[in-house]
Amino acid sequence: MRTQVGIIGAGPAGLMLSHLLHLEGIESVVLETHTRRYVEERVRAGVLEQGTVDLLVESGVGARLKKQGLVHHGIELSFSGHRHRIDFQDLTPGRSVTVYAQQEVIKDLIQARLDAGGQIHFEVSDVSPHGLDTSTPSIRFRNNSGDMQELKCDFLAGCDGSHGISRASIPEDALRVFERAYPFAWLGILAEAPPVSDELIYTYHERGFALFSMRSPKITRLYLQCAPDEDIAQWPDARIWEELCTRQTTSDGWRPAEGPILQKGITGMRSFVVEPMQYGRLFLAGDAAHIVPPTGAKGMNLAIADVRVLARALAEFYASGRRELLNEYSATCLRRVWKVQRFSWWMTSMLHRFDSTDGFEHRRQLAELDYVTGSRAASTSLAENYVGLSMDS
Ligand code: RFL
Ligand code: PHB
Repeated sequence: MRTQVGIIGAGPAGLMLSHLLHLEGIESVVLETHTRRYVEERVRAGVLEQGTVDLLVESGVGARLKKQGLVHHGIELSFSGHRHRIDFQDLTPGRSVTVYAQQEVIKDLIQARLDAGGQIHFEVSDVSPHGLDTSTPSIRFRNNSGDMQELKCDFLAGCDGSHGISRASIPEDALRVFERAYPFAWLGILAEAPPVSDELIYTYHERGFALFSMRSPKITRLYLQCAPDEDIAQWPDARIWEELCTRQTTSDGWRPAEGPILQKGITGMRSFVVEPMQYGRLFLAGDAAHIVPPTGAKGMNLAIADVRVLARALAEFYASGRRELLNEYSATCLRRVWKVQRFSWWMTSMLHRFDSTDGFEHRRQLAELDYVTGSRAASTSLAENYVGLSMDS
């Protein structure tokens, strides 16, 4: 088998890259360990930045997104029993975010690739990249019938998430890793209950962070700060609702509506960046290269921003033989990655409860929230990061 770009991983990064390359007339093959059904149903991100929405729409995969996506013109920050709105229309005119589940983006991209005759191999195993520092890289893998195959490529794209094989196949001394762990995790639920606020609510409470989000007019998505080693078995539905209500009820009586819990899980929190995002002819994109804590809603958006840069660089190479954009790929992406890392870390440290006995942190956080919601300059800074920095930042 031969293709121009061999892509490992059918998440948002791998599928969007394959789609953008196709629009540039560049062939690719996507290899994915899971089934199509699994990747189309995996519950993950939900908030798309303006730039992500624009790219999906401009590249022809935005029809369902435009119909079903919920456009949000603000978010609320809740603390000390009161909610405060950050108004995107006022602070970042013309820019907003759209709530549309990651698995819907995945479905749209898979459909577009298959309609265009694109190759996605699901349920592959034993994937291993080879010849990264040669001009003839390849990927060996076992297909879903159990046969070993070799895919010869011009370039490889490692879009296989934080536990994939791509980054692990780069010699350790060629990469520098930057990492921060957080002393908490998120317990997330999907509930069959109408969202009783039109906008997301990020709550700072003495008992910990809580987030009110949604997926559709009938489905609410909620998160609670919990211990990193929390045992989900200790959280029967009634306990989850009680804790959500304790943290989220505001002095005007607002509280999330309850309903049957459809899904629950615990998500760890981590900041991680690897530099550079390239080794020879292997380019890393998305979670394979960086992880941000979910408080800024940025992971999928960063993945899409990376592959936009990579697709352009590959398009320039195939059109003119010029390698400048490919050589600059890592540096171009990392500028944005670190700004987004900073924002995600800042939102996380403002909104979560840290173990501190003397109350210093708690008072500092309340002062920060008071400042952010009271100062137009500080609100604007939050808003412009939340709706997404310009794609060229
Ligand atoms: P993905 O989505 O993990 O896809 C990688 C794919 O590679 C496959 N794979 C392999 N395939 C072949 N060979 C191998 N050896 C392979 N190893 C792995 C995997 O099966 C998978 O299909 O990475 P990608 O494309 O970089 O996309 C990243 C995003 O998925 C991630 O950053 C977001 O989900 C993060 N995130 C959020 N991002 C946002 O932009 N907005 C949000 O609101 C948001 N909320 C969230 C989130 C992530 C969460 N969790 C569960 C981590 C909320 C949560 C709870
Ligand atoms: C979500 O709806 O899953 C979501 C929203 C905002 C975040 C993280 C997750 O910051």
